[in-house]
Amino acid sequence: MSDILVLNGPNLNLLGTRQPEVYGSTTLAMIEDACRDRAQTLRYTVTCVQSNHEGELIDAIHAARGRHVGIIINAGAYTHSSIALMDAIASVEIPTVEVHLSNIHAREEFRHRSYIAPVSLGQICGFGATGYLLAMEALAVHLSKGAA
Ligand code: DHK
Repeated sequence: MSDILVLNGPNLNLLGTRQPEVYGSTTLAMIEDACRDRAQTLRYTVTCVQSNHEGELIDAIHAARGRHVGIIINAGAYTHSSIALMDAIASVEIPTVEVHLSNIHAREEFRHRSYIAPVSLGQICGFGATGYLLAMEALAVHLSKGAA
C-alpha cells in the first residue's frame, strides 16, 4: 500500500479564479498534477478528492482506512469549525498533514484556530501551492521513518 489521499475541502475547486491575491492563480487541477508528479519521484501514488460537503470529506477519511498510507488535507473553512472532521482523522489513525495555501495565522482571528492541527503530524501554511508538495515530502519522511 503506497497511495496518499490528497483531500481538499470547500471552495478549493475554485482555485485559480478565487481571490488570487490570497490563494494564488494555480488551479486545483494543476496542484493535483504536481502532487502526482512529486509522489512518483517519492515512489508513492496519489488519489485526489475534493468536496464542498463536510459529510463527503468525512466519508473519504473513513474510506482511507486500508487504502491510503497518509492523508494531506486542506479542509478549507471547515478547518476552523469542524469537530466532526477532527474526530474522523483521529478515528482512522492515518498519518495526516494539514495544508493551507495562505498563512492562516496572519489573517483574520477566526482563521487562527484549526481543529485539524491537533490530529495532524504538522501544519504547512503560507507557501501557496508549494505547500502541498512540502506536505508530500514531510509525509514521505515520516512514513520512511516508520518503515526503518
Ligand atoms: C482555504 C480556505 O478556503 C479558507 O477557508 C481557510 C485555506 C484558508 C487556505 O489558505 O488554503 O481559512
